[in-house]
Amino acid sequence: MTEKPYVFGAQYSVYVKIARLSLAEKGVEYELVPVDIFAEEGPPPGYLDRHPFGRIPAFEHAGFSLYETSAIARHIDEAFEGPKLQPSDIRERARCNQLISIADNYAYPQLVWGIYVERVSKPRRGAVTDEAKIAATIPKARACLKAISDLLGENPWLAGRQLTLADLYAAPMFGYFLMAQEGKDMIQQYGNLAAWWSHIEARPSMTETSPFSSHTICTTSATFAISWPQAVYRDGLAQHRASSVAGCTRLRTCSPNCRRASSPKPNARCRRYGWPKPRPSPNWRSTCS
Ligand SMILES: N[C@@H](CCC(=O)N[C@@H](CS)C(=O)NCC(=O)O)C(=O)O
Repeated sequence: MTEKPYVFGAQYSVYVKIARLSLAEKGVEYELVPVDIFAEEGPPPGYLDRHPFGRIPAFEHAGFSLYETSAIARHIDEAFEGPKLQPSDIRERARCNQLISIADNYAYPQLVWGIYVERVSKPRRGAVTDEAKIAATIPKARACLKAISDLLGENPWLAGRQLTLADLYAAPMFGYFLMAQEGKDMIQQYGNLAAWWSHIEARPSMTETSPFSSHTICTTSATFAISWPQAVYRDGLAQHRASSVAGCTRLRTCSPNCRRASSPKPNARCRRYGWPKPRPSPNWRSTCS
């Protein structure tokens, strides 16, 4: 297969990162198409045709479109050459699927929303941390870590002897969780998980897909080289500037952590999440260079 696949989404997103990690681990070149699901006017025209639930990521390859990360990641594994990301052993594959489900249903809401968003993201944007929510989340987060640690056992990777989609699912969630002191403290109680994290964190795929890294971005009209200087990156991701060879444009993206700096008022989703009124970012410039 020579045609490059496209991933639609934003670099800050846990789920977009899972899709990108899958491609990176397979050694597949792809293009990341920026999609601002939190734009005031809603997702970009046509995006709901790609993803009727308006979430990211969406995926396309050689005319085949897909959404839902678990389907995307498994398809990437099966459609492209490269190391297998799902175990061939039936029991190990069942473990891998079990861990993906644990990540989706328990780790993401508890580790990312219950701890990271409250402890790290909210204070950064001037919102008040809900300490009661953190206190209520701690035992649930601990249950997640214990379950994953028990399944990991003595293995180097979550589902056994090889790196699998289970690792690529859990890694972006742990990445955010471990930005919180609660996460750093909690993982120390699970030595095998801490060792796993040090292995997965060191993978080149993790660095390549970091929101701080550069990646070629494609839009329908032109290809843009986007860089993510640390100074522009705010709290997971607020916004970025894009320069194209053919001119310039501004691309905005926004996360649940975003200050909506370029937007006059919070959009519907910002209101839904109770985000504060946006403040202009000192890093935002109205012109491209
Ligand atoms: N079930 C979806 C979940 C994807 C998801 O929740 N993505 C987040 C970003 S990490 C999103 O699009 N959030 C937008 C919203 O909540 O409206 C999948 O597996 O792809």
